[in-house]
Amino acid sequence: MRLSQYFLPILKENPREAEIVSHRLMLRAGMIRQQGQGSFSWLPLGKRVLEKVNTIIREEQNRAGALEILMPTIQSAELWRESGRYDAYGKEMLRIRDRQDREMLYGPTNEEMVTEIFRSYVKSYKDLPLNLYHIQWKFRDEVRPRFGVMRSREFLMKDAYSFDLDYEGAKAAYYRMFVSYLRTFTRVGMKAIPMRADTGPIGGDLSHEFIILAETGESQVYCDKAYLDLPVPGADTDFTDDAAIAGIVEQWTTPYAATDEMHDEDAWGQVEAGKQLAARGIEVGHIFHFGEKYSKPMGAKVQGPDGKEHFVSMGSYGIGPSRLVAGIIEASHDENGIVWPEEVAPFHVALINMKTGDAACDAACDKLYGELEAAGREVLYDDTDSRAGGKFATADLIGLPWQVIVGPRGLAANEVEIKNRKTGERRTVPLDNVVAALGASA
Ligand code: P5A
Repeated sequence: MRLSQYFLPILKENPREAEIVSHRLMLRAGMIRQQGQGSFSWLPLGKRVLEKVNTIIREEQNRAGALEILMPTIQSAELWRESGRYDAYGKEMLRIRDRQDREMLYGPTNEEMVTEIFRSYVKSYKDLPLNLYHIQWKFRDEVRPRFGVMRSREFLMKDAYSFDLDYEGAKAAYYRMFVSYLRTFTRVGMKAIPMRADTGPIGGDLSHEFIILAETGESQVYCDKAYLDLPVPGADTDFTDDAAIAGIVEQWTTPYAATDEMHDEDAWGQVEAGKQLAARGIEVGHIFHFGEKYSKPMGAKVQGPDGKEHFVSMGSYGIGPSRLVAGIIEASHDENGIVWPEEVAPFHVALINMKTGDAACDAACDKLYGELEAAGREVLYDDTDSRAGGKFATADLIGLPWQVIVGPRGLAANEVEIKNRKTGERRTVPLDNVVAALGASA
């Protein structure tokens, strides 16, 4: 992509309304635009990151056996009356009436709707287990929307819903999502710690929040430092092997970890003093097992192997991709801007032409742009006529992992400079070796 043809509305000044660094950097780097209280548009650079995060989430949901669907944002109040949540949900729910004066709502979550789909089609235990997910906008009329997309009113959620014959099956489904989440957060470049958590309006008896540690996090959390070194399951994890999956969950739930609401001072006291980590954290994922909470009142049942009808045992599993983008920035930035982990970077390489209009610089940049793209590297080519200093500042601000800097002096010796955004390390390489140099160091 040529920057001259892109839409990257960079802000020079720090926006006054932004209280935390991710919000400030997302506005400054032209990733998002606020449209109303707690409501944001995603501009081209932000949208690319959001889609990369969604792709990783999808790949890991699919790997764990979940199936993607897409449900509407607007739901009928009737459905929510069946579960009893229409009145219970309170002011966070945005209630709407259509032209026939029917009561509707903008979905804050989809347990009821997916249960309606399930009960309409699935009648036998032979069709279980089943896990359906979608990535869809939600609306919650939060008391205090703040920190940009971190706590907004309209936000993106990946929500998965599992259906099993009994508690044992539902527990295995919960564990698969648990392990899938460990992989997902690692792949987006984050260390997320699963912590025992409160279930709130979703309900149920078993719940974990996935927390990334950050000073600006809204949750107070307590955990054993052992979590920082636990091995994350690899791409070869067999999600059909219930025992192996349960083993991973056991390893990841044995050291102490709890959010403030579930904190237990006695158990905490058992953790060696030097290994206690009391910190602030951002909740990027939350999983729940709630058994028959929705299947019973809504009549979602299947025939079991015993010939009898059983209400299915359910769980739901959420990740906030829009919040996750902000969380990644909270955990990965410096005084000059964002430092994207390679996997979610909007582009891999910032190609900087220090003297646009200079025949040698333009020719070398065109050649590099073509070669890098052909090698599968996504390039944002700064071919604008801004001054070199401004181009460097923009490249640092938007945080692409690599900068390739092309100037007349280097070119006279047939050389360009490569800078690693994260380490700041700079190297001079021959013009013909750029693709290989980036390939080797990526
Ligand atoms: C699980 C999936 C649920 O709603 N029902 C379906 C369950 N869980 S949750 O914890 O309430 O939300 C899941 C994740 O969504 C993100 N999230 C938000 N992101 C941005 N702004 C918000 N206001 C917001 N509220 C929730 C979080 O990542 C949360 O873990």
